[in-house]
Amino acid sequence: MNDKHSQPDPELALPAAVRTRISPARSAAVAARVGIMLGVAVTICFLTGLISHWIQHPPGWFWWPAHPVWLYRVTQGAHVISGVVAIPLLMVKLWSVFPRLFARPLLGNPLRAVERGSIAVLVGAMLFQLVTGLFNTAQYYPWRFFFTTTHYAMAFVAIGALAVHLAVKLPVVRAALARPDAAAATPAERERAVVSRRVVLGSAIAAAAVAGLAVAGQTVTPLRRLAVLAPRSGQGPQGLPVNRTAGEAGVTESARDNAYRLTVTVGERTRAFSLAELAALPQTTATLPITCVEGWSAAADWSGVAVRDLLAAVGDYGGGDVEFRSLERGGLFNRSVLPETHVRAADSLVALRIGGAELDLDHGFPCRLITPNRPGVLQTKWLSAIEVRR
Ligand SMILES: Nc1nc2c(c(=O)[nH]1)N[C@H]1C(S)=C(S)[C@@H](COP(=O)(O)O)O[C@H]1N2
Ligand SMILES: [Mo]
Repeated sequence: MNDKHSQPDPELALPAAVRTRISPARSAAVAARVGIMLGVAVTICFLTGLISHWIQHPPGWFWWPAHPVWLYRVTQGAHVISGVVAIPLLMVKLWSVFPRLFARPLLGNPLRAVERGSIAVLVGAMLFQLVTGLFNTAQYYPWRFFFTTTHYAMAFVAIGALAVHLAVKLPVVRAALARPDAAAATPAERERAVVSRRVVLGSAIAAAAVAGLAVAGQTVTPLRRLAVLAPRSGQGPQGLPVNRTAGEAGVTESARDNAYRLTVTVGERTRAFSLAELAALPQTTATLPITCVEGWSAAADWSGVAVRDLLAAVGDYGGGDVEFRSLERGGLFNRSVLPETHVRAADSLVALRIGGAELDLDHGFPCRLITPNRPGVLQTKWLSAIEVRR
C-alpha cells in the first residue's frame, strides 16, 4: 500500500496547518474523475458552439445541410445542456483542488509556473463562459460587451488553456485513475476517505444531472415540465414562444398596413407582392422547429410559399446567397442571409400560416422566413424585402 496516495496532494509541499485540515475527499482521485466528466462536457459545448457560430458567420469552406431539419436543434440543445451540466462539475472540481492554492513555492520550476498560470487562465475563462452562457439562456445581459463575439473569442482561450492543463496533468490523471479509489493508508482512513470520495463524486454527478434536466426541458418535449431553468419554455401565441414581439420591434403599424408589399429582387427583375398575391401562389407545408440559440426550441406546422417558388415567380435564381430583410428598422436580427443549399431546399418557406391559421403578429405577420436546420436568429420575421445577391 502506498502511503503517498492517502495524501490529498502528494507531490506538493503544503503548509502543515493546511494539510492536516484537508478532507481526504479533496484528492487527486476525485479531481481526476470530476475533471474527466468536466472535460467531456466542455468539449461537447465547445464543438457545438463552433457549429452554431459557423452557421451564423459562415467561413468560405463551411457547409451546413438543410436536412435533417432537427440537427441544429440537437447540436444547440447539447450546447446549452453541456454548458449547464459543466457548472456544478466545475464547482466540485475547484473545491477538490482548492487546497493547492496554498501550495508553496508559489510558482516553482518553469513547468509548475506554466501549469499554475494556465490554471488561472483556465478557471477565469471557464467561469466567464459558463456564467455568460447561463445568463444568455435567460436573456439577461448585465454587461456592455456584445455577447456572441466575446463568448466565441473566450471559448478559444478556455479550450487552449484546457489543452495545456491536460498535457501537464496527464501523468497525475493516469496515476489517479490507475489506483483503486480505496488505496488509503489505514483502515480507518480508508473508510473515511472512500465514503467521502464516493459522496463527493456521487453528488457531483447528481448535481450535474439535475442541472442538465432542469434546462433540457426547453428543447426536449417530454421533459418540458422539469424545465425550471428554462425561462423560455413557456407558451406564446399559437403554441410557440416569442422572442421579440411586434411592439418591441416597432413594426405593429407597418406590418398591418394595407399598403404592405414584399419586394423580391432576382437579378434585374423586381416584383412587389401583396399578402393576397403571396397567398395565391402555390403553397407548401412543412413541420419545422424554431431553435433559439438560447436553448429553447419548438416545432410547428408552417405553410406558405417555398423560397425557391417565390424566386421563380420573379426570375431565374441561378444560385448564390439570398438576403432577407425585415420591416424592423433596428435590432440585430432584422436581416439574414440564406445560403444556396437552403434556398434550394423544398421546405425553406416564406411562411404565411402556423397550423393552418394566419401568422400571429408576434410570430412575423404578414410573413416570415422559416427554414430547416438553422438557428432562430436567422428566421427573420416581418419580411419586407428579399434579394438574390450576385
Ligand atoms: N425581425 C426579426 N426577426 C426575428 C427576431 C427579431 O428580433 N427580429 N428574432 C429572432 C429570434 S432570436 C428567434 S429565436 C425567432 C423566434 O421566433 P418566434 O418569436 O416566432 O418564436 O425569431 C427570429 N426572428
Ligand atoms: Mo433566438
